[in-house]
Amino acid sequence: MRYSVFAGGKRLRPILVIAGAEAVGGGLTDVMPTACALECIHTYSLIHDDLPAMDDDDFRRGHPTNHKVYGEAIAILAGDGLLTLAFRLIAEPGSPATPPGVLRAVLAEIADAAGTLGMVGGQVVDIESEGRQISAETLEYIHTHKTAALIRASLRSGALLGGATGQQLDAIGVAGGRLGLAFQVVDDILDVEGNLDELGKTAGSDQRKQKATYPDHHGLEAARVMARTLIHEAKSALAPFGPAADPIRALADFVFERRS
Ligand code: GRG
Repeated sequence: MRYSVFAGGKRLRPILVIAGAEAVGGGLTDVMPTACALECIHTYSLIHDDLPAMDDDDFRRGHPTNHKVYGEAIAILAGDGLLTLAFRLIAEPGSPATPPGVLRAVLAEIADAAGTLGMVGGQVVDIESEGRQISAETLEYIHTHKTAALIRASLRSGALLGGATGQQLDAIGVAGGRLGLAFQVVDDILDVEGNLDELGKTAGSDQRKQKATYPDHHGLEAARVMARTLIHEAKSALAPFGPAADPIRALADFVFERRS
C-alpha cells in the first residue's frame, strides 16, 4: 500500500478536495482525512487497473507496477486495503464540528463515485468495449464514469465538508464533471503524444489494447478543442464563487497543460 501511494503522483484529487472546501469558505482541517481518502481510492484503482487481468501495465508513477514488485495476490490486497482504509479515514472527520448529516452525504458521494454507479461501472464498460466499435455516447459514458466521477466527487466532498449550500454544491458539481472529462480527454491525448519519461507509464497503451479514446474517435485536433471547451465550461460554472475558486481555476489550467 505504501509502495504505490508514495511512488509519486500528482495528488490532483486530494488537492481538489481542499480547493472545493476553500471555494465555500472551509479550510484544510475540515477536509484533510477525506482528501487522503480520495488519494487512497485513486491509488487502489491504479493498482487494480495495472493488473494482468485488466490493463497489464509494467510501469506506474515512474516505477514498476505493484504486482511486478509484490506479485498479483498482494497487489489485489493492497488495492482492497486502500479502498477500505479510505472509508475509515472519512469516518473520522478533520473537524469535530462536522455535522453527522454532512459526513453521511460525503460517504454516499464517494461510494457512488467509486462504485458501480461511477468508476467501477465505467471500468466494466471500458473493458467490454475493447476491440469494438462504440458510439460517441458510450465513449462519453466510459470516461465520465471511469475517471470524471471521482474528480467530481473530490470537489463536491470538499465543498460539502466546507459547508456549501445546495446551490454551491450543484455549481461545483458541474465544474467537477467538466474538469473530470477534460482530464480524461487530455489523458487520451498524452497516451498518443507522451513518453515513459514524462508520463511515468508506458505511452501508446490505449492503442495496443484497442481502447476507445477521444483522439481515436474524434481525431487529435478535435480532442484538443474538446478539452479546451470543457475547461472553459468548468470555469464558467465557477463564476459565482469569485476569487475563492481561483485555486480550482488554476487546477483547471493545469489539467489542460499537463505533460504527465
Ligand atoms: C480498477 C475499479 C477500477 C477502476 C480503474 C480510473 C481507472 C479505473 C483506472 C486508471 C486507468 C487510467 C490510466 C485511467 C486514465 C485516467 C487516470 C485515472 C489517470 C491516472 O491519474 P493521474 O494522472 O495519476 O491523476 P497520478 O499518478 O498523477 O495520481
